[in-house]
Amino acid sequence: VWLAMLFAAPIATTTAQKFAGQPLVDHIYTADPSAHVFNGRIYIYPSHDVESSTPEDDQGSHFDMKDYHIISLDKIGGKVTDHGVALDIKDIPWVGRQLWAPDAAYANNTYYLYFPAKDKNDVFRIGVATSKKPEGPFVVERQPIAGSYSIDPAVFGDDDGSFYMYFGGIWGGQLQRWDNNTYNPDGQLHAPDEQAVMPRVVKLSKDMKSFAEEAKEVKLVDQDGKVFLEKQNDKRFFEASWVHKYNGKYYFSYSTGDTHNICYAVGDSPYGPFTYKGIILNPVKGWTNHHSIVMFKGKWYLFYHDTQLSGKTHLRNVKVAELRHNSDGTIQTISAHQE
Ligand code: FUB
Repeated sequence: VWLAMLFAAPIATTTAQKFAGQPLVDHIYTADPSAHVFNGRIYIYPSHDVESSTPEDDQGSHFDMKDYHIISLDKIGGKVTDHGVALDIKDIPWVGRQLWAPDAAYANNTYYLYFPAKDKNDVFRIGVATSKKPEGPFVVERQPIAGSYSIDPAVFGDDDGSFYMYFGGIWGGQLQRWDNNTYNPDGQLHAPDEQAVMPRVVKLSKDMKSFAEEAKEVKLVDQDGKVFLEKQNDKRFFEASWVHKYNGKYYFSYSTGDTHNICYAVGDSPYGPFTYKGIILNPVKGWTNHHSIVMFKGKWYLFYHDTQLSGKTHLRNVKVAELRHNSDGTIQTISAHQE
């Protein structure tokens, strides 16, 4: 028994220290972690960052990812499993380049992987792939989802069995090129005093592979009910949508991009409007900030990334921190930045 305790103690300590703000895996670079609980286990659907010869630019061309790996763990602070390649760019007929931030959902006894990528014309679309297992491998649909565009799909399953996809990202995510779901290759961000470009929401069909309706704008408003203006870049939407439900309210969280915050806004319907409440995660190391929020065994967790392992903005590592709601429903701000 003593011998067992001698060996057990250091292992437990190492695991706890690793969990405290440390990368969940360090053998590959991972980012944009979309976490879900399936079969009592946490599955994380991240981007798989890789070094590439593509030079850095304002369009994010240096985020030149080529496959997805799903990672999982059965307890926070426990062993993390990398399930290997779940989907490879070479198996996706419609994609030209850049597999960006994915998400997943479970319905119809099937796991669905949703992912944004540039098509052969360099226009971002959203694809879907299916598997009977949460970790894949996934079999991809031959075309992107009809009517889809831009980046960062986040799929939220409501209590009544409906699923909604939130998506969009400005600048390199191309959302400014879409007005009324119509593509304009020259589309620009709005003028500073005009309404900011808003994320989109759309209900998914029962088959989970198509939109049940036209995508709509998600209205993000301040405490006075006024929509955010383009110039309010400390609060306006940039990318990285996520929705979780807490005490019957819908929490829409997102990245402010060039001001690097993860903020949140609360509403009474999955379609919004969502009223701004504050910052969930202060800026992290690296330019991008992207997260997900999930409840596991009665506690809420924030999954996020930074660049601790590489010091390079396009080579990120995912992490987790506990997230706390206050009694009035607001969320305590997390500062995870480490020098
Ligand atoms: O990982 C590529 C892009 O960087 C994501 O789609 C954005 O949300 C940002 O994290």
